[in-house]
Amino acid sequence: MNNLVKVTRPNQNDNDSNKDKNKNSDIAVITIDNPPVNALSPGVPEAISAAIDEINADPAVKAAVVIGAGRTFVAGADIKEFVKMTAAGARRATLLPLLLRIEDSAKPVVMAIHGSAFGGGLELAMSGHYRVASPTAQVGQPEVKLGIIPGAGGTQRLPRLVGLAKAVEMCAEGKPVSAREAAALGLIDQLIEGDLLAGAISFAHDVAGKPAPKTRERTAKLGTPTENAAIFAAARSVAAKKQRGLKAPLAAINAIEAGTSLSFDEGCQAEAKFFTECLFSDQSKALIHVFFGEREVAKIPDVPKETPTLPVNRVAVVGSGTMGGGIAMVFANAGIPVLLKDVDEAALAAGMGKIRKNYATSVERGRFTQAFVDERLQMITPVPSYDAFSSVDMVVEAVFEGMALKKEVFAELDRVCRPGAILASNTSTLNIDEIAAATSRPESVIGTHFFSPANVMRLLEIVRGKKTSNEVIATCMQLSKKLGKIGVLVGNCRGFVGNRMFGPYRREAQFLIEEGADIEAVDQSLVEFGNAMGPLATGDLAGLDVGWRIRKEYRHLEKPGIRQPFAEDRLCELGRYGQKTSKGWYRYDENRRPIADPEVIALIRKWSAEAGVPQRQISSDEIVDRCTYALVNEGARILEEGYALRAVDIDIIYLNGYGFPAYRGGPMWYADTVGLPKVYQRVCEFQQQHGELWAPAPLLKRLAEAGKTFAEFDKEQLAAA
Ligand code: 3H9
Repeated sequence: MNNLVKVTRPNQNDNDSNKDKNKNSDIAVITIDNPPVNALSPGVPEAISAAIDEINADPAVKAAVVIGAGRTFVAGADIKEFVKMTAAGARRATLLPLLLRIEDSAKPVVMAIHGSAFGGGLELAMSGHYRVASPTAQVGQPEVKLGIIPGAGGTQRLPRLVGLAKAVEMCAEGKPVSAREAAALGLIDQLIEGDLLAGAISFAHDVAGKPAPKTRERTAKLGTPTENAAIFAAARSVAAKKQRGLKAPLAAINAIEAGTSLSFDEGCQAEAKFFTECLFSDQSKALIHVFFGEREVAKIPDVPKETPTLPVNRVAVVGSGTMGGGIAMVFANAGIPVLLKDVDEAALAAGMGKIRKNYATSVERGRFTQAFVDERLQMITPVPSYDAFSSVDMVVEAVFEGMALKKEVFAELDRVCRPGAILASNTSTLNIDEIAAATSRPESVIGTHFFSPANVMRLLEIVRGKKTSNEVIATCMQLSKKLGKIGVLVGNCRGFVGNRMFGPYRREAQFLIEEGADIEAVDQSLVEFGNAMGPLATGDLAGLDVGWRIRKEYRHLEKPGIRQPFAEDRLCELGRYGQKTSKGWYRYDENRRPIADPEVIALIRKWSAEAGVPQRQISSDEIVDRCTYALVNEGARILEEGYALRAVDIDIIYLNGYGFPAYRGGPMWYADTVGLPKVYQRVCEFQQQHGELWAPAPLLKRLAEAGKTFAEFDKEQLAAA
């Protein structure tokens, strides 16, 4: 055995006169100690196996408890090992033999779960004869989120414990269940309030000497072929809708289905085949990149982990429009009281009305209970003045997007807020340093760019100004987690990272239409690529007038002689702002369903003819390449200019703020998988066809010529830091 797993006998050497001493000393405790999350890294399964042999060989031991040291039971297989395995192109030893050994143990094994038993952790737990858990624990098979399926018997043991329908849901959707729900399902035998280990030992004592039930021999919950067929059909249809394009959910369903007509061992073999196919797929590599990327973005080289943070116990939001109201809800949902300020009572009443409506929808959809919503509403106090602002730790300004107005608000905040309070702007494009200059404390000023709807979208771009202090950055990064957001630190350039890249992406979508592509064809091609929505439907949703106004403000910066798209501006001139006017790129019915509008395409064909834009047939591949490589090329510039810390930060922004498909890993990862030489070559072709707007980013050229990837660039940067 090694120091990753310990076997102890509580009270065995205890000299105190403990009346349970003899009772407890015949229970062995196997503690898995592989911080931070007790992943089943190499050495751990071997040591558990040796521990099982040891307790079986020891006549003084009657039963064993398996528990995790630290904050959790076992968070699953070690995901880093999967990266090594796929890079080496070889599969390593599986966990199956260990789990059979535990299940075949002559002495009962009780799994004691706190924190989480996820993936291989739950599979380990199911190989035990009994499971007990703290009420706050969670269990689940989240493998599909990594593009794989349970690979250590999970698709075969879970149905035997919870029934087929629930097992299919857990394996195909990957959502964890609470210990309480797991207990109701029969996955947990007993919930233990208080000291988990003591409770588990007592439970083990009760079952010691009795025949130990083996999960793999249970069949009572396996259902009939007719019942099961309906479950599989329903699950496949849910997966096609909710996890469009993902292969793992279907593989998980297939593995469970295979098990219904096979022996347990054959079922495990079928599972192993599906598992391996998934593990070596591009989807899994991309999703594992996303898993580590979401954690990587929290690491900021010049803002060390130890940086002190500031308290954020009470906040204010200025502006109760769509964004301001959504942001107020985000704070309230996290239990942080908010003052919501607007110009007058009428604006506040409208803002609070929208918030109430949003909460009511959440209750209708079963996302929140009415009691939760009532509590959250109590936390939002509408105020028509800045009078109470001296009491808050942080203000988020979410007024109309215009520099003059923002400066006015920040000058006022500087006057009314206490020294040290964080002054954040929700601007999506404007210069944070210019806003900060309106105050006497630029070190306290930062951008917190929420995405619409703020209470739903996970991304929070945190924009660092030249003078923003490390404490303010560290606080906002930490706060993002508390708010349930994924915070990504970006530099202060126009549009920051996300919107700066979105500009060329939507520009290309418009060019394609002006060159002869159909509106639906552009949207459909990008949806088939995996995006949540097409770029034109997205424009209609966000409001075409927003970009139109910004373009008008910045028109003086456009270089003369460079082609600019005209379609969207002309649509706005006709009052077609998108969904809000029921007309934009599409027409919208009363249920906001988009309908192709022949009037729009006729207008665009006419405008294109007037502008002398040659018309041609455009393939779906070209649509995807033009739009996606526009993202990549701009992303490469942003990276080289230092406005994003790493390529993976750009990926995480695009996945969480712009609906880019997670199974493609984000635009930069996707470019790596295509191969940068190929991407670069295509960008050069587009430059020849469409001019200077397509000039390749120097970093893209350099990496392509060196045969490198953005992921390698990230590693080199990290090594140099
Ligand atoms: C599997 O089990 C397949 C099986 O069927 C077997 C097949 C044979 N491996 O998230 P945190 C790291 S697939 C390696 O910040 P939290 C993480 O990167 C696996 N590393 O903490 C981070 O590192 P760093 C199925 C892992 O408290 C640190 O631990 N299991 C793993 O917010 C802390 O993580 C899953 O998918 C891992 N399995 O959340 C569970 N897990 O500090 C994945 C974490 O260097 N994990 N790390 O950035 C989670 O969901 C969360 O980490 C957990 C803790 C809820 C456990």
